[in-house]
Amino acid sequence: VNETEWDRLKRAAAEAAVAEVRSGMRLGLGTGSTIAFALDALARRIREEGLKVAGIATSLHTEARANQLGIPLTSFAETEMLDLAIDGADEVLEGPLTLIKGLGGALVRERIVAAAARRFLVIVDRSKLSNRFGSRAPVPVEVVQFGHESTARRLAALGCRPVLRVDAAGAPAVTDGGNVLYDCHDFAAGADPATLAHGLRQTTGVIDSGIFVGMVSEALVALTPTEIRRLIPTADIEAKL
Ligand code: A5P
Repeated sequence: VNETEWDRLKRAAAEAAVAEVRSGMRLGLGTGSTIAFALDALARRIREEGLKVAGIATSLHTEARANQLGIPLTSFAETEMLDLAIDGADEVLEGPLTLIKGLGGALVRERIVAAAARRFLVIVDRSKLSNRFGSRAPVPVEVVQFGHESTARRLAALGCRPVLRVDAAGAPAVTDGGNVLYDCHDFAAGADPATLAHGLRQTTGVIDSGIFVGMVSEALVALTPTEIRRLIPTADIEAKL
């Protein structure tokens, strides 16, 4: 296997997170290429140590992968709270650890899972760290299919450039929830993420955005394959915008 340098970083962050899992835990299982390494590591611990866990997947993709790997799954019908949710992110704002999520298309389920977790641990390589909100990723917004062109005009009126996400065949990409996604680019520099998140959620036709404010417990950032930085949210939000 020819692992790229970025893969090595993702794997390192993923393995550090999975090392914190204890038998008996209910887990939130995120989505994306970093989480793929976490699922491998978790499956290995289940196999080798007999670790007993049950997970809730943030996407159909993760659900299928967990099933392949023999990671037991549960649901919110049976489980009220998760002990630990582990997920990736597309951008992590240094300081408050505000996230941009959803480039993998799973933001609504991801928020539901993170919100039900006592501890939300984010794992990223250093390329995701940002010191200016929106500088590493556009903001994904999940929108009801009906009238999405009309909703997009309202998104533009909030001061961004919404771009409909399309699949490889050029058709609108559809989420696990049956909705479409707009990636909102070019928000004004200095825009406050919490205000933006609120404005997006108030917009008719919008289900949710990928802005996660005040949700992260800790972030594990792989700087090198052997050097993981552990960040906790700090309050100096103003200074970091
Ligand atoms: C999924 O919709 C996203 O929120 C993912 O968490 C994000 O895209 C991280 O994916 P990678 O680990 O592949 O960068």
